Amino acid sequence: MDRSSIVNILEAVEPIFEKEPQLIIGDIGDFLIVGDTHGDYETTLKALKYAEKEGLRLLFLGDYVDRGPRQVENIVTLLESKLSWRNNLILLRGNHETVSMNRWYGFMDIVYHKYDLELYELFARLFSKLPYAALINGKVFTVHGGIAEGLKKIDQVNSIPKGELDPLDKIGLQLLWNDPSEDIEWFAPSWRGGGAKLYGWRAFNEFMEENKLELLVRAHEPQPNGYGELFNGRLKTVFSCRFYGITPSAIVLEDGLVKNVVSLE
Ligand SMILES: [Mn+2]
Repeated sequence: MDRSSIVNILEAVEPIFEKEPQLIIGDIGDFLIVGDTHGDYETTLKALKYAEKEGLRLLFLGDYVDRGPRQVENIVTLLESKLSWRNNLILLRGNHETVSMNRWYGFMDIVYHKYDLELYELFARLFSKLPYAALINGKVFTVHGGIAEGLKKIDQVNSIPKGELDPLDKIGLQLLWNDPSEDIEWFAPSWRGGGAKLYGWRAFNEFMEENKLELLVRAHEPQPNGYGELFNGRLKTVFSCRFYGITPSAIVLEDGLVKNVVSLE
């Protein structure tokens, strides 16, 4: 893919994300929800095709780059699709849509060696504009990592500033980094470090009740069959990258309920 076409796509798509709120409200229609893809371009293509065939809107939970073999194709294809799908394609930010991760896990090097650092900087700026979360059917909260300590009302997500190349905002950072744990009640420091936390069952239940939510859908942790549940099934984890020795999966959400889990293998 040549540099100038990538630049054109980045420049065309940036104003769209600039205008999107940090909390997307996606009420209408049914969704295919896809977890981490990390350069798994083939799985992304399958998701796009599946959604098109089934007449579903699409929601990706972040982590498009780093680690996998076809990172540039993966993210550029998604951004190009955003130009035509618009509101029917939601692309959330993951913890790998950040400079500190791209520096250590591959994406910065790949763009630098194939193109140049300036092009990487355009990607980094674009990543800083991606929304943090989406609310579907008024009752399904979707986010890369999960709930955050200090986040009471989901509207607070809208006050996270846009343009932070690495999230400095404490709530923003946790939304991208946190993991659930049934072994704790409230919040505990995460093995991931760097301000990330584990959220327990009481914190989860309180957040869900406070915001009248029924379901939380997130990604961030590989699952053996690409899919897992916690907290009496009210939290779903979906993972969609083949390179973790798992079956890449996606969730079909119909009227705010999980209709089925599909394999993207
Ligand atoms: Mn992640």
